[in-house]
Amino acid sequence: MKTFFHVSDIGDLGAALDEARQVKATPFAWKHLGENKTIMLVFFNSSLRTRLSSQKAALNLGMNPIVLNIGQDSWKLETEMGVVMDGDRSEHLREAIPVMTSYCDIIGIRSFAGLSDRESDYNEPILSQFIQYGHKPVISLESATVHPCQAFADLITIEEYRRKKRPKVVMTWAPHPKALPQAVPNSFAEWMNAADVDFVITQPQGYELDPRFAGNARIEYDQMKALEGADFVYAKNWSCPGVTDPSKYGQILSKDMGWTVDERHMAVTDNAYFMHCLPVRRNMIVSDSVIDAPTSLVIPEAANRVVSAQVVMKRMLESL
Ligand code: SN0
Repeated sequence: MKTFFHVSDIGDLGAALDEARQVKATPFAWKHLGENKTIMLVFFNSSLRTRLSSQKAALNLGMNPIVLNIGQDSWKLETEMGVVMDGDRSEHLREAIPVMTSYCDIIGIRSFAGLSDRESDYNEPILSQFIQYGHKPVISLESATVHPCQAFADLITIEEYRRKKRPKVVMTWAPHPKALPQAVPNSFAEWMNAADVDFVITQPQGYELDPRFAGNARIEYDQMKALEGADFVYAKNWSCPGVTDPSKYGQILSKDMGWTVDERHMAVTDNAYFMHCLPVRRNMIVSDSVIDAPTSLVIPEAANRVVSAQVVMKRMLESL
């Protein structure tokens, strides 16, 4: 495996889930695989789970992780081509990438969407440069449009907790004070569309995800109707994807607190489990009562981030 951005990179989902089960049961069984191998984890943005779970996964495989926080531990990096570098950015990505990849065997990148230029974000400019100039396997640790390590962990969690062969999974938009990227909902939609689940997306008008990710998912604008009979409720905020109106890209179109997932919403589900990728704004995205209930899966979901990262790194090591 040379890249991990899309569900297609992992191949057969049944095989990937079997491998996840093995990795979870015997995390140290491939300790030899990463011997004398180095993974570099490069963060342009903040992280808690991704940083720690990626390091833990690498250590389980016997690999050495190196973590770099751009702009804090490193020079500030210029990412645009053809600019006169007379500002505060001391080094260009064009040099920094081949330098960084000369020190490692696999590289993981976190670089959030800028949320001002839809076309630029959806071309994944930073990830593309790492592929073009790095010549090493690349993992998206949440880039402009995708967060595949999260979506794979979400699928592993749904597989572990499902009580039906084909559960109903509802992804609901929820309010947030800040404009957030679409990477998490994009990847969740992409992975759920590929999995054997009944997948529904509910959101206010204007929040339609890019069709490359929403695919053929059922869209229901009435949140309560969407949640009826759900087995899993996956809450997430995202800013306007700008599909119908590109001038609104990255904007907050609604802060309607009626969409905050609370007991009233959970009451119409089939005793659904609650999921969220974290970090979560309590009593904005979800009420305390729902996230603190025994049906909340936010902690097991976060724990599975080690498993998803480890399967991906294992496969990359096997194909070096
Ligand atoms: C990020 C996002 O893409 O929504 C990372 C999620 C894994 N979330 C945030 O930036 C939340 C920041 C906040 O202030 O709540």
